[in-house]
Amino acid sequence: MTITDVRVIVTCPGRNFVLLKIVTDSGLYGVGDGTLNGRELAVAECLREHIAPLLIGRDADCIEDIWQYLFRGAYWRGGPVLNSALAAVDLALWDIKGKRAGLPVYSLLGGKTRQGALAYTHATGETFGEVADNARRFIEQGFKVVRCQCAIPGTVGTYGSGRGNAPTGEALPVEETWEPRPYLQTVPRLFAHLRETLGDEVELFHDVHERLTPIQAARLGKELEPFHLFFLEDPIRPEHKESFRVIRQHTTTPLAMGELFTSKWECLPLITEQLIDFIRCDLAHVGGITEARKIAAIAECYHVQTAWHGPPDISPITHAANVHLDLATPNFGVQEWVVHPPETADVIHGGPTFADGYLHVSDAPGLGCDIDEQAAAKYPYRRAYLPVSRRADGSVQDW
Ligand code: EZ4
Ligand code: CO
Repeated sequence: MTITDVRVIVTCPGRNFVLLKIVTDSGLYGVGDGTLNGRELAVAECLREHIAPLLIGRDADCIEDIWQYLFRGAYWRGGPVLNSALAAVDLALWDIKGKRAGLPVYSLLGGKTRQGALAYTHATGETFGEVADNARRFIEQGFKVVRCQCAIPGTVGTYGSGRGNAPTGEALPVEETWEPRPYLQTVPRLFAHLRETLGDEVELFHDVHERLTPIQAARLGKELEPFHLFFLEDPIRPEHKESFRVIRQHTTTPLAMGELFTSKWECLPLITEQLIDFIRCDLAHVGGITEARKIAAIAECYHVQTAWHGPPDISPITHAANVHLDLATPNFGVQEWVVHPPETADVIHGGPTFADGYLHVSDAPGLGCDIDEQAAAKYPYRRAYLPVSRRADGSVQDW
C-alpha cells in the first residue's frame, strides 16, 4: 500500500491544531496530529517542506521503518518540533494499518487489557471553595480522579487557576507572576481543605508544572503526604533528570513526570532508577504510538505506570491514540482528559467518550477519527502563545 499524498491541515476550531492526512493508492487514508501549542507552524512547515516529500512512494505498512528513517535517517533528530511532526506521521500510519486490517488500533497493539481507561480532569478555582465545588461537580459526573489547582495569593494567573491556559489570539504572551513561598504555603492547605470537604474516597492530585527546585518539591511532597495524593505531577524542570533523586529521598508522595519529554531516552533514568511512579509523555510530542508503547514496555519492568498527557491543546485524534494505547497497556495508570471547544467537533470527528469515570474508543477500524477538510478551512489559524511567568523581581520563571 503506497503513500500517494500527504496533506497538512492547520486549523483553529476553538484552538489551533496541526493535523495530517496520509493517503494511499488503495484509497485508504489515515489521520494524525502533530499540534505543538504555541509553535504550531514550525511543525506544519516541517511536515510540508521536509517530511511529506520523503513519504511519497513509501509502503504505508512499514511504520517502524518509516519512524527510524525520519528520526535517525535525517541525521538531525529529536526535540519537540521534529518529534511532533514524526508523531503526526506515526498516528496516521497506525490509523491506516487498522483500517487495512479492519481492526481498531488497540487490537493491533495486543488487544484490550481493560474495559475502559480510568480518566481524570482538571478542577480549578480562585479560592479553595471554588476548587472544591468544581471538583464535586466532576465527581458527580463520575470522575474518580481529579486534578486540583488553585490561585496563589499575591501572584497573578497561577497555572491551572482557571485563567491563562487559553489561546490569546494575535496578542503577545500574557505575563504572569509566581513566587515559591506563597505557593508552598497554599498547596498543602488546599488539599487539607479538599480532604475535609470531599472526603477520602476520591483520588486527588496536583500539577506543579515544573516550577519548583528539587528541595522545594521534596518539601511539598512531604507536606502533602497526609492527603494521599494520587501523584504529584511534573514537580521540577525537565532538563536534569537526576534531580529526582533529591525529591524521592524525602517523600512517599507518588511522583509523575514527562509531558515535556520528547523521547524514550529522556525517560530512562527516571524509570530505571524508580525515581517516579507515573510516566506521562505526550504521544503527539514523543513520536506517536510507536515511541510511547516502547516507553510503556520499559516502564512495565520497573513498576512505573503510564499517565499520557491529555490536554486541550492536542486534538481528539491524539486523545483517541492515548486511549487505544491505554486499553492495550498492562501497566496503564490513568488518562488525562478534557473536553474540547464545541467547534472542534465540526472539524475532527470521533475521539474518546467518557462514561462513569472511564474513557472508551469506538471499535471502528484504525483510530476511529476523521478530519473534515472543508470544515477545517472555515477555521483559519490564529497565532497564539502560552503565558510567560516571572518572579516578583522580574526574572523569568518556568511557566
Ligand atoms: O500546560 O499542554 O497536564 N497538563 C498540562 C497542560 C500544559 C499544556 C501546555 O501546552 O500541564 O495543560
Ligand atoms: Co501537566
